[in-house]
Amino acid sequence: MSSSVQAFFETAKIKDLSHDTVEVTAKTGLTTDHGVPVPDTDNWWVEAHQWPRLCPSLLEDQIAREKLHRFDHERIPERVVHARGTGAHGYFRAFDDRARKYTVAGVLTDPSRTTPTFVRFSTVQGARGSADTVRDARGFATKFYTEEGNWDIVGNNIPVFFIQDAMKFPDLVHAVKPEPQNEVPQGGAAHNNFWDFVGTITAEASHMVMWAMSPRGIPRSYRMMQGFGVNTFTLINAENKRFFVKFHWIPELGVHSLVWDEALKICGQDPDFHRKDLEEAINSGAPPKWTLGIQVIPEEKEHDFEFDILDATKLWPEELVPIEEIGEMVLNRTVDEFFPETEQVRFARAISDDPLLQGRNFSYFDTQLSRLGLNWEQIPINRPVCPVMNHNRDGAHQMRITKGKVNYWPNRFSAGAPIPLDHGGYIDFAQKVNGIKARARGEKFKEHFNQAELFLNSLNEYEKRHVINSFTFELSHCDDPLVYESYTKVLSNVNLDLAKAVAANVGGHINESVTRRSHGQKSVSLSQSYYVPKKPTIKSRRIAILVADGFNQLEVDAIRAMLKAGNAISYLIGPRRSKVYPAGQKEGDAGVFVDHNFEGQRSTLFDALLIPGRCIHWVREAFGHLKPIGAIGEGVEVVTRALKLDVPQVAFASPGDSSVTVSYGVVTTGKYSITSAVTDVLEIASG
Ligand code: HDE
Repeated sequence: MSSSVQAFFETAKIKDLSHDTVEVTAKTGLTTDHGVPVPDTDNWWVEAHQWPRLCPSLLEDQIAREKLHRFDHERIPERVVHARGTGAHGYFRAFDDRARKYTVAGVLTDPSRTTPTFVRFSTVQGARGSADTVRDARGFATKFYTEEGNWDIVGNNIPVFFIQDAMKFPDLVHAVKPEPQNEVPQGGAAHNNFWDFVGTITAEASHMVMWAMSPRGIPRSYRMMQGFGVNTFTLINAENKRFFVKFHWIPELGVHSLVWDEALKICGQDPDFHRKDLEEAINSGAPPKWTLGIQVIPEEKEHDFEFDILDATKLWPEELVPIEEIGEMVLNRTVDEFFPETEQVRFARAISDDPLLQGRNFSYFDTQLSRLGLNWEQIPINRPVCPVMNHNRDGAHQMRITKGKVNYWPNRFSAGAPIPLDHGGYIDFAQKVNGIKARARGEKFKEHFNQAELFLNSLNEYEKRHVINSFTFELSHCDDPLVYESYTKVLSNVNLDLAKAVAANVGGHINESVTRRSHGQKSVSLSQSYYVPKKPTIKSRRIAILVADGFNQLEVDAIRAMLKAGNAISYLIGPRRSKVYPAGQKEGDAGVFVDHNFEGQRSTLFDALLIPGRCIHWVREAFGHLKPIGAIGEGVEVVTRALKLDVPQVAFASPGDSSVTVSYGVVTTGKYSITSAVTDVLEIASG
């Protein structure tokens, strides 16, 4: 385990994994893979009689050959999509049994259960080593180790998908991945092939493209994004009544994004930003938390909507189908080792009528054969915490030894186990199927723009500006006029003003004769600004405190204590990563050790700055990224001057602590809800 901080909560899965976990102590001896002690791991056996001349290395050195052989085969194929990711352990609890109306599943209805979970977050396009903060959808795959076997929700941070038919998936992925002739670009979609594919050829992608071009495409943190099951799932209750369901994860910390300049810079400054962010939050005692919500449509109402509820390019507006909150998940433990856990975890999905989901069913199972080989369900991270017993046998890497004389059913002992079970997590649902076999899509699947417009209409002004800018960035990276001139024609179907603004920026063409009429509707919960924390919080926020020789230590210590009380993480940044001397101290005195040198970190990596000294660049850059900037004493003047602000644009507050006089300059520029985080700092300070 990476930290004793995490030891406080041991789920059944953590206990299960402990059987396969080894720990190296100071006394652990070195052995071969066969357990034979190794006396020397640095020198290959050589023919030594002509020593010290170079002599032939002997093939018979089994120890040296084993070491190289194991190294040669360390890599396995990366995931064909979602290759770049990070994982964490946690648990899920139902609030009560309110979901019993819809399901018999104990994991969702029994509040006395704590179900272990493992979540893997990911980007989609990039390779395993690509940067975290690229513009992309994010994967949010959750494995529940339930008492009735593993159940997964393999979701994204965007509630809809690019395509309606799983058979298009290889085309979509080929189009978005690096181009075949030169393997460019890595991590993003800003290239000809993607914009060609999602244009006129695949108009059904319009809705998801709008989401990806909004701030949702560059989340501040995995901990600050929603998760959506995307597909339409089914639940069955004790009366054998079936319900169509959409799953939603709603983050406790609200939904927040980076700004584009910040995301671009972080790609270079810290490509592991999201990976480290998750680890830091968990290890600093701020485990991320999500509420699980469900939208439910009874089977008999399936056809009551303008859109097809099985179409993955459509969401169910909450005004039509409200969310019911049924439980919560906490991620409270990082992995001990990346490869055996995060890389080898494998996710599946559930059964439903959703055609895209049915295609996924095949693919998720199949792809593991090239990634993990056979018997991957026995790999510790994938192994259920409940008993597993059946007549599947053998295959490469079989780990289980099953006692007994028969491996088939029925058999001469057929009164004995294992026998088919008809109760538990999965229920066969008898369904009438009647129709003509054809390669076809439902009528309602043909409409592609109404919800793309609904999404755009629901955004606030800064989100709309963001959408124009990101379309501009992406299409400007396409150098084929066939692509950038025509994409804005497709966009004309969503919103003519948007299409005109983008076309003017990128040299596109407009389709003035669009026949679709705007419906003008909105759905409030589609704007990410709808999701602010229930209570303003600075929990887990990264605050940089800039110090230089002569800084006021009393004030800085007081602020750090307040930030700590609010569960924020503060770092001292100084001119050198060693001692910096506060006012009253001189070289050689105790000084204060700072965490980073100014050059070693950038403002982009922090949520807020505190400046008791001068550092104009940090202030201007952070201001440009719409971050709140707190300043003390003369720092307030520095901020005001650096930003060339009139004083009325800066709000001051003096909590009036008897020993420390602290005044804050809070620059409110309207970025999402971070201003409420600053309000919280002030509350803590004055409280
Ligand atoms: Fe996936 N997807 N997908 N996908 N997907 C995979 O499975 C696929 C889709 C998603 O952290 C692969 O094990 C098809 C929608 C996530 O391990 C693969 C279709 C959504 C992850 C695959 C879809 C997703 C994957 C690659 C039909 C949002 C990462 C490796 C169009 C709900 C899981 C693997 C992890 C991974 C196929 C569509 C999310 C190739 C055929 C919709 C989060 O099997």
